[in-house]
Amino acid sequence: MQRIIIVSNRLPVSLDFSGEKVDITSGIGGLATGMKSVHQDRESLWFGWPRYSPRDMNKHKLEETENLLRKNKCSPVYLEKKDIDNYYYGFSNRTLWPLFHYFMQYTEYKTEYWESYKKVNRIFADTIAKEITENDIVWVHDYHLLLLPAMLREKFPDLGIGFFLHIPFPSYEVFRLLPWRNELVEGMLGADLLGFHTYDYERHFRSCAHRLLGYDADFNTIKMDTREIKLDVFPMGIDYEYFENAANEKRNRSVKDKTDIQREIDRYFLSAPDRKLIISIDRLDYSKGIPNRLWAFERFLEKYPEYLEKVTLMMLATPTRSNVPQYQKMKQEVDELVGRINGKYGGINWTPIWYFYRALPLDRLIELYLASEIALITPVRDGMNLVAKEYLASKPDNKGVLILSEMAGSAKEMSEAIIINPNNMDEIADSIVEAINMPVEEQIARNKILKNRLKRYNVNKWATDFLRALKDQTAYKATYKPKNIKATKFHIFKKYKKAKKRILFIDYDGTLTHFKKDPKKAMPDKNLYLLLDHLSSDPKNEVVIVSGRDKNTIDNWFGNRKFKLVAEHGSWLYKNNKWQRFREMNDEWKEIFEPIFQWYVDRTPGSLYEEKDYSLTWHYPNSDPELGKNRSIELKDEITSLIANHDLEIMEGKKVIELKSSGINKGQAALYYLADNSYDFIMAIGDDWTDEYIFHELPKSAYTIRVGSINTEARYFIDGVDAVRDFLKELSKQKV
Ligand code: ADQ
Repeated sequence: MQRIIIVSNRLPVSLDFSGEKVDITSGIGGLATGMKSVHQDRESLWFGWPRYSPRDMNKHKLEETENLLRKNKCSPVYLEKKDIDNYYYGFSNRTLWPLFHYFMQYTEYKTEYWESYKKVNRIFADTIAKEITENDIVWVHDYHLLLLPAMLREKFPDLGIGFFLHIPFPSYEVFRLLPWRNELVEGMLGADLLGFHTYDYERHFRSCAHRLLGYDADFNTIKMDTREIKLDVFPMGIDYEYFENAANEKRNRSVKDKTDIQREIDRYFLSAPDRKLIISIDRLDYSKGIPNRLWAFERFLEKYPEYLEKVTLMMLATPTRSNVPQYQKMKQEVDELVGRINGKYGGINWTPIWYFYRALPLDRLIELYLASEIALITPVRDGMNLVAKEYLASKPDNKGVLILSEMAGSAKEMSEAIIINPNNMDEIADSIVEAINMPVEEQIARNKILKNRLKRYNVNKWATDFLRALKDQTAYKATYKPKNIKATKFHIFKKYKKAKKRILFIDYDGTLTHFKKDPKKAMPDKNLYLLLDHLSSDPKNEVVIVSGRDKNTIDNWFGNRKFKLVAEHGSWLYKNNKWQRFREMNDEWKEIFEPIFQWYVDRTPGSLYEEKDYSLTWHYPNSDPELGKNRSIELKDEITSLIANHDLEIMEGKKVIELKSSGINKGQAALYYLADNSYDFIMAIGDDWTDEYIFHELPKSAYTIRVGSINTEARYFIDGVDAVRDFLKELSKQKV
């Protein structure tokens, strides 16, 4: 069975050093609970920051602690205090957290935070790399480690890597504000599977990958040069049974077994039985909409005075990140608001808001869930929000009303709750009235549907679903047809050396030079000439440059060299020292299509039109990627309906649509060169769709190599232009 490596910022355990022996307890956070079954029941190892420094203890204590962690299947990633300050409190909490929750005004863009974030992600990668093998499967969690998937990928090209984001992924317009946006997206794309709570977060990520880095997505798959990355939605659930069982047990307690909290609440209801209790529980974070909730509650008291003395809001806020100024400010604001509302409306017999600023053990939380008729959850932005789910699971009699913000990820799967906009105070005030007056039968009917869903898709299912998808994606990866050239290159060198007569078909753009945004700027450089001259100086070699460019450009660049040349995808061949047509063609059709191409240039900023002897081309590498893609589909549709009576075909390359005489392609040109010779070593390298014609036409024994992409007929793939050049350089040195 594959071992599962879990990685998160913190380890899922707490260590207590106060006694003689170190004590360890398992964490109760959502992540620790969620991953419990995966971590405990399978072969696994969890990497994270252990919250102690090895410097603070002697050798013996350290050994004891590390052994204890190891026994609990945990492996520490040690971080220096300065890095914790800059990577965790800095970049994670003051840059990514606010920006991803749409608090642009709180986002700090500090280079030292970013440098530390990179460094710590690298420390995680290095620590993990020491202990894992390519046969393991890795699951990385959350926004603290966005760069880690790519860093691990660098070290383990075939490793199965999954990543799950627990917070929202913001829309492109917000994400683009980050100076390090491209690096972060590239970092995440090191994974094979990227999981999000909702479809919105998934599509925001897809749009960022497309708009920032130009990666195309096909449905929910992002296609990179040599890999495919699957994106999917896995809405995180809770340990449903735990809450249900605990609530049931508490409900049936005799008076003497009740806890202080339960007694306190009983007293509250005893004094006035028709009173209602509203609960709200969250970390005191600006994303949770706590001030909004208080304003809305005040609006409710003001608008509906008949409920004065009849309703109490019990607000529990857990202290969090209290060293960050915005949190301190918000704490002050909340304190003042609570004071003002209680002062204005409260009396001797009744306090409108009971406010507790502290963390409570899970058991006490369940008692509160159980006792309150209404849960008021109003985040202004929340990745998922588990409290909403926990509240319902803790209602054994199915009574209770959930009021939930539409800005929480959980609202997507909880439409039977009362869904509100957290910025609409009147709507929230009205929803409280609706909740108070909701008939019990309706409460039960709504909650049954909600709870069924929570029970089915619990946290265990969430974790196993994610892992299954990750394993599927990893297995699928292994079936990619072409193999990395790295693994076979020595075999190819051997064959090359033995051969007496060789022919090498080499594409130009994207294969020998980087794909340039401006297609006019991709001139060959000095090193490229040296390389090609060296290859073609071997009398056993025939080098053929096979390009889609017009013949004049190819002639300018290579006309005086020793190679053979193909231009315009095979329309022109350079033979016997002059350019010749592949076959006779007419170009009268061009006048019909030229205005159409021109029209697309006018309507698509950044695109350009190129006329070659036997083709018309529309390029859009500099256009907005989405607009370009849409227009390319429109253009293709439009010309497809018009080419029926002409001997024409449409070719689609990287950010280009070309219309040209049919039956002419690079494959036909390659066959032409092969016809009158008996080569015993045939090789072709190319990077796009047009080169597939060559791969298709060459004999099976040929070495066909695609630069990047995995959708190919080629037998091998190679990583990129630099790798092609290195490979050809090594090849040219192979002499008998
Ligand atoms: P959080 O922002 O922490 O999590 P949430 O999903 O609501 O938000 O989880 C909070 C957890 O803390 C709950 O399990 C709750 O029981 C507990 N809790 C809250 N207040 C408490 C208190 N006073 N005392 C004790 N425990 C308390 C992040 C994202 C969320 C996402 C989760 C999981 O911000 O959007 O749902 O991760 O992916």
